[in-house]
Amino acid sequence: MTQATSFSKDHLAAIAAHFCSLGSILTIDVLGSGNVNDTFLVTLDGTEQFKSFVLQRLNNHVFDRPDLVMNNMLTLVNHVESKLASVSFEVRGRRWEMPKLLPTVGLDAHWIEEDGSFWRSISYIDSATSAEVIDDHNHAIEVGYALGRFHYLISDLSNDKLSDTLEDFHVTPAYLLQYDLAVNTFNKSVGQSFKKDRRLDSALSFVDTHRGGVDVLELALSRGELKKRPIHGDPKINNVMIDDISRQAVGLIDLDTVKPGLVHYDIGDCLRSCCNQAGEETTDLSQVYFDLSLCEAILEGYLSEARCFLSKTDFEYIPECIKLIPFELGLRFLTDHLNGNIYFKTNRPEQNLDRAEVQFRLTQSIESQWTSIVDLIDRLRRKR
Ligand code: GN1
Ligand code: MG
Repeated sequence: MTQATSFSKDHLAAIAAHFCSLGSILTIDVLGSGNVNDTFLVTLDGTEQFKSFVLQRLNNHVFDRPDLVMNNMLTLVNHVESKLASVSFEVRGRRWEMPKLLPTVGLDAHWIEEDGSFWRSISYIDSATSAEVIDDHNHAIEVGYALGRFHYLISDLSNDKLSDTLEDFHVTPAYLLQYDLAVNTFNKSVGQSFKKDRRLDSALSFVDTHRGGVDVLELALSRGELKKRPIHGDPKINNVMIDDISRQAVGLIDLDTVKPGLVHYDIGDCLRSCCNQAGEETTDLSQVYFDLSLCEAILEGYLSEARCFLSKTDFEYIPECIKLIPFELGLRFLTDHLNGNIYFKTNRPEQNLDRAEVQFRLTQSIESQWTSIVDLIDRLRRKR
């Protein structure tokens, strides 16, 4: 099982020391609740400008080319910084910050431990916090705004400047293939006995009734109706930084999955994360539903920045991505459950099955509101 790794304070302090020439370390605490990397906040007794930074161990089983992940991040941040610098703050009107890679004392952007683990550090966006659930209507608008601003800022970054660091990321038919392989292997290893597990049985049936249409976005891409462009890849609620005073969104963090893709992957991912107020980790399925009024507020915020680069066809596929991405994530969790929890971090054996059930319940809730979702997107498209 890929368990949340624990590190001794001394071990972490020794790694952090490679990145901080500017002060001595006061504290090192776990930061956030990522399912893949290990992330810590290091606080220093340094200057006002350098009070804290993010220390992270990149999971190099998932990201097997950390060098390319780092290059993508550098390319992206440079692009956005120069775009922001070309307009004055008055024109921009709002604070917007990008997380930046910090050099080691030896000036590399990373540190490799003796065991081969890959560490890097990133600037911490100060006086801002991310949340696990949407607080109110304004928060929803701000989360949508953040994704729209992010897409806008990278809308003129060309795809060939970014490497494909995670092949088939968000390509749902590819996840379905992996799932089928996992089911076969699982079947062989346990015989037919798992059929007796009612929860697993019903999750497997859910997948079987949803096979049709998993290629909807990829087909649109192959027909040229949709186009690849740089995306964030993981714009879930806790990756949106909100200014502590103004309550405005000031940045998106967690840039490892930035690479060419469809904006629909991001829209679907953001909505599945934010419109399920019970959260990804709940075990009370009765609390899981897709909140359409939050969806509307998030899309309003998103379109305030993104309308200018979305085509009519882009709009037409938005309902599809809202339905597809939660199903896809459920499929990914279920596959990992069958594979023995080798990808997502878990603290208990059934956690990935629980997570899959949440995403499937969310998918059902979206299906039951399908007509309203299609009407909403159509109304938002016409609104100028
Ligand atoms: C993973 O590691 P984290 O929590 O930032 C995953 C996302 C999922 C998310 C679900 C590289 O993100 O795709 O949506 O878990 N990241 C990767 O919480 O697979
Ligand atoms: Mg992530």
